[in-house]
Amino acid sequence: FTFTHAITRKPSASIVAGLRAVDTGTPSLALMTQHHADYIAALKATGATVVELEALEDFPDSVFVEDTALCLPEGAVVMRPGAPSRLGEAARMAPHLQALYKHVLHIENPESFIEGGDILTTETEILVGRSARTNATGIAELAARVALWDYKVREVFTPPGVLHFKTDCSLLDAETILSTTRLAASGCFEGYRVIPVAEGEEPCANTIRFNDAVIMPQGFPRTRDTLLAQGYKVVEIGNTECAKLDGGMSCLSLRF
Ligand code: CIR
Repeated sequence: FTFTHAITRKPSASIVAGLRAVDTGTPSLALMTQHHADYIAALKATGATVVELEALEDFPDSVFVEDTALCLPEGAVVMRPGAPSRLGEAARMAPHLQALYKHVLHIENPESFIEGGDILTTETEILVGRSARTNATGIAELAARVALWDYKVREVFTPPGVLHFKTDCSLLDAETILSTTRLAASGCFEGYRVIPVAEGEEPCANTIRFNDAVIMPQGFPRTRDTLLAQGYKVVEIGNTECAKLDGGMSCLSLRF
């Protein structure tokens, strides 16, 4: 959770066509752009360098850069998103990773599908949730790639009906995970300390620990107060527009 860099991409006007499980209304580009600027300011306030890429009109979901790659200290791995409309986003991210990293690997097997939102990197392992976007072949290929840098990949399961593994959890520090009760109940966080999100506040499980700050979506006061009481420094960012597209705090950046 200590980072020197983040990569973000501006939301494009095509965001109104972004993927969503349930239609709860058209996102406003103006408000999303404002929230996005607040998010970047929060990342920068921790002392990190933030790369701000231009919008990609051809890819409505491209503001959610996290899904295109896995960034590790040793190098980056370019993903193969399982959503057909998002597959091309990964290739558009690759040159930016190459500019910042010496080692950039790729998920290449045409049978492999994997999105960054399904990957939770802790201090000791990489958990990857099988989901509608991430399959066993993709997870196995990632495991083979990162074995080069001695990482252990553990396959877990994203709950049915949940977009990504990290829709439901976040790393708060070396031993602590913020999780929905439905995900923690699967037993996948044995050995970690789990802080459950308050009942009815499930959407705030997608939060990020970025240097000294826990950056969480606005509007979840009970979980926020729990985190404050545990001594975390909390920064709240508006997320109403990204939430209409099942996106949250982790999706909006690649962090390394
Ligand atoms: C999608 O369905 O792919 C986008 N509308 C949301 C992606 C959110 N990304 C993430 O959780 N890492």
